[in-house]
Amino acid sequence: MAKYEALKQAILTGDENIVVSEVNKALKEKTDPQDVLTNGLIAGMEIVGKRFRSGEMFLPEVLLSAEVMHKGIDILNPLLSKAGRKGVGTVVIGTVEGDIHDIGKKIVALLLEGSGYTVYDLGVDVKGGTFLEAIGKYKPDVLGMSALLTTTMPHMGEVINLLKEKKLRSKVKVIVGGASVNEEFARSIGADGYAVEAGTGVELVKKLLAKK
Ligand code: B1M
Repeated sequence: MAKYEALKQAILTGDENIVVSEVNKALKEKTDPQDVLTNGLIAGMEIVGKRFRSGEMFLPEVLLSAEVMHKGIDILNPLLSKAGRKGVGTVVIGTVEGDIHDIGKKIVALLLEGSGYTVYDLGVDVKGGTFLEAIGKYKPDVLGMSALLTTTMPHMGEVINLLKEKKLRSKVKVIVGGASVNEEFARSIGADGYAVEAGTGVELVKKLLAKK
């Protein structure tokens, strides 16, 4: 069996016991924790992302896969912070002010984490000032905003205007998503990109950071 095949398969089926035992087995065999993360856990979650995008996996399965992947990350985390985790980028994400829909945004955050990004999820009903504070604190490469209501999507433009006012706009790429948002709206408020679903959100972040 190819390396990490059982681990990737357990992520796909959401089998926590096998994820935990496979991660521990790899560490016992003195495998580099970064390798277990990248080629085991993240690789498994990437397959989940692809299957979700193509409609082969559904929301509850994705959430379960993400949950069991996190059990693996919990084991690796102390070792990775010791070794100095090689991050691929940092993302601050949240659902905008007045909006409490968080399922889609959580999936985007989980798939980004699964792809190796450090993600600060600010939660829901996030005010413009809170986004700005987080950008000052975490210095992310990307700010991601989600909105599901037509009444709350204008807040995305307001946050971008705040970034411009504070001379922070050039420091961070901005992506938007959520059921009420579309490409045209994203362009009209000056966002760097729009993603129709979580998997394309990860691809968009990769593309934007490759250009940086
Ligand atoms: Co509400 N709701 N809801 N709701 N809700 C919608 C959005 C609505 C379309 C339903 C409808 O009327 N047909 C409608 C909005 C209408 C509009 O504005 N055009 C609506 C409404 C009106 C409301 C309330 C006002 C209802 C009321 O109280 N009268 C109220 C508002 C509360 C508030 O936010 N202030 C409300 C409340 C709720 C619940 C609390 C009951 C619950 C949310 C629970 C929660 O999130 N914890 C809820 C739900 C579940 C929905 C629907 C049914 C499903 C949303 C969802 O989770 N979808 C929704 C109807 C619908 O969308 N069909 C609806 C699954 C999720 C995986 O998809 O969030 O679209 P989604 O995320 C996708 C993509 O959009 C994308 O990737 C995700 C995965 O592929 N994506 C991003 C999302 N964010 C992204 C960010 C990115 C990139 C991609 O980059 C940063």
